[in-house]
Amino acid sequence: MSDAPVVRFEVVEGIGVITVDYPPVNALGPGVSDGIVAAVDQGNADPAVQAMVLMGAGRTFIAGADIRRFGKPRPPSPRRSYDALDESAKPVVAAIHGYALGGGLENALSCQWRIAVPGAKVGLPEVLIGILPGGGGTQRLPRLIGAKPALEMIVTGRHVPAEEAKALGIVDAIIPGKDLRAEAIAFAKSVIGKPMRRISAMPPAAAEPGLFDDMRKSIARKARNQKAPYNCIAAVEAATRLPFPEGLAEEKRLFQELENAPEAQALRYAFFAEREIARIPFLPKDLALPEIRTAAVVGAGTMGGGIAMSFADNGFPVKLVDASPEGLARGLQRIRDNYAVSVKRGSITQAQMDERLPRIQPVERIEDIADCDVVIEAVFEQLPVKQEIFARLDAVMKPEAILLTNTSAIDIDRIADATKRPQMVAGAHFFAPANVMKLLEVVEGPRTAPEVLGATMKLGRAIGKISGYAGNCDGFVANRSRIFFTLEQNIMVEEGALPEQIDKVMVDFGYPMGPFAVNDMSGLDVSYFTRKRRLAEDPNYRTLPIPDRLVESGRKGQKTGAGWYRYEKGDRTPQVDPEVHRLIKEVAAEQGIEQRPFTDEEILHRLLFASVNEACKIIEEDKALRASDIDVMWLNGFGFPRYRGGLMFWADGIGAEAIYNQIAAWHQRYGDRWRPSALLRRIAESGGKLREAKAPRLQ
Ligand code: T1G
Repeated sequence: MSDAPVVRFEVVEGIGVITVDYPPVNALGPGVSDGIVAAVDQGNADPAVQAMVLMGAGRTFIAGADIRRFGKPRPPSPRRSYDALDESAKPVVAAIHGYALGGGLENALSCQWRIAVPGAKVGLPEVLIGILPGGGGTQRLPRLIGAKPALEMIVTGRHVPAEEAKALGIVDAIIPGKDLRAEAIAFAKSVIGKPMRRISAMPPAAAEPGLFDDMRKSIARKARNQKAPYNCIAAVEAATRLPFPEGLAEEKRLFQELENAPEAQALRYAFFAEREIARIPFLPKDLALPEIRTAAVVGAGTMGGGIAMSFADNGFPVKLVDASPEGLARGLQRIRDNYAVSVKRGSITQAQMDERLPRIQPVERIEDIADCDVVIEAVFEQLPVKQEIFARLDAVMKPEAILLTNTSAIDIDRIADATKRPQMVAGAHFFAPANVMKLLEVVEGPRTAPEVLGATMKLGRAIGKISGYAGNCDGFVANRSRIFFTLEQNIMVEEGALPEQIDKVMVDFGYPMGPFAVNDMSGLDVSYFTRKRRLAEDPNYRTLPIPDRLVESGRKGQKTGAGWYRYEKGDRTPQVDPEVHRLIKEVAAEQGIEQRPFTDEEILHRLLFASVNEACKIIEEDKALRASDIDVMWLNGFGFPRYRGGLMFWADGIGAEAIYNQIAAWHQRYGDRWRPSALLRRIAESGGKLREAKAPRLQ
């Protein structure tokens, strides 16, 4: 880090301009808060200064406290910037561009005025990293805009666009932003002589009766097992009944309860892991990546339609082609319906739908997509079908076009074999629903060119995804690491655990739904046919007689009104079904399996240790780059509870040695499927952390 001051102060036409310059996002790193204090003091001491501006250099205002410093000793500041700004004798105008988040918005709230450029965003996202606004935000925001809107912002942590912030009263004016500094200086001049406005001097915020209890009820399901959302509510409640100083003290007490709690450590880890996953260290830093401006999707089915929507949602024109006009028409209708539902739910506006839909251009022939920079194949999950499509793409697409397949498990190299350009072929594995799930596995085939890998990783981010590297193996990384979870869930039912017990264990752990309820939702026949195919390929393949029997007796899940559970007509609530218990006992008896009771802990550990073990094998085979990448995939692909950090982060809470010893014992009892990973053993022996494991190619 250069030794240039992180906060600059200069006087321009009687206005003291305070500029925070601490790249990349002007977080409140070492010296920033103290620099602001010194600048405010200097401005108040200078008779030439009549008002001041606080702004950020580079691409944003202040993005909040420096998250990297949490959990580490931080020298206490004798006086925080919030206090200096609040107590300033001369008015300070916060000029916001980019983001004013967390401590950034709290600094702005401590100023007397706030202006923002169009497109800027403000927010108090602390709850998303397991803490709460600790710079007076829980006391100032309710006083400024009212308890209810403040509570919603603080408990959700959402980013509020400048225009909405103005409507709420957080921002006093939207300025053009053509020359932020000049416009901010002009605004500062306009407030000279006006009565000072200090939020801290305002009375406690009014609150509608029941506001806080209603919020506690409304978050109960999602915030289960978490503390931060409830502390946020308590802090805002304090703003409605305590004088400002006492409210600040209560905010501090509630903050300190959270800062080093496991939940906050896990959420901070997830925040940085989701940034680390974007790095592919073996790609040259200066690698020139092909520009991707136009896209095409082959296959207008559920996945293809969702992929096309991801492009349209992020400003890309995208062509959509299908094997038949009827298929294309159905796909387009499904897209229209999806958007209409989103508008109805309020997750997007009608205006957004109207600008996105036209970006999806249906075309009749594959020849019509020849000019696109990238094409994503999303057709049937059968190798011959994909190879036929890729042969046709190879024949028509411009030479520099990148050819991606959305396959979830088929060998990328076998698909690339169908082309004369295997170096242009890679995997882009989306997770259903493709326009909603953030995870995108980018699969490197043995012959994929580095620039194609890099361009596809970048493309994922451009369409709002979290791109994660995956090596070419059966199931790639995410699904492969979960295969043994699925196997154990079914084997435990053979051994005596009931589906509803297993589901309850996982819901209590923090999953939104149990694995059997999820199976019923996605349909049991999908995996049934996969098992039959694999058994035909490999006579030793471990079949699952119970789900097989369910499907063969017509119980395919929600779509048939019965699967692992029974469903009343029009009601998706899983109902425990004694018929399933009977079927389980019948199959177990046929298999000669002695059923026994299971503890909740054994269920949890059988499921998750199986995946930890497989994750270690994937890493040691160079098919995943980092354990933290696998955590990001489980958070964003499988709904693993975010406040537990991820599979490997959670496992560290138990310890590699204990996990290794348990797996070694199950290996003795159950045989090869529990063969311990060599990497897991090494980490257990070294006392290392599973979440820090890295692929050999990154060593
Ligand atoms: N602290 C430290 N580093 C940060 C950071 C932060 N607050 N925010 C971003 N970075 C790093 C990030 O790791 C990455 O680093 C680079 O900046 C670009 O980030 C007292 C206690 C601002 C919306 O929670 O939401 O204030 O990978 O890739 O997509 O009450 O960053 O390049 O090495 O995300 O353009 C509250 C968190 C803190 C904001 C920009 N603030 N940051 O998104 O870039 S707690 C936050 C974000 C607090 C007070 C409390 C986003 C962004 P690298 P990026 P982006």
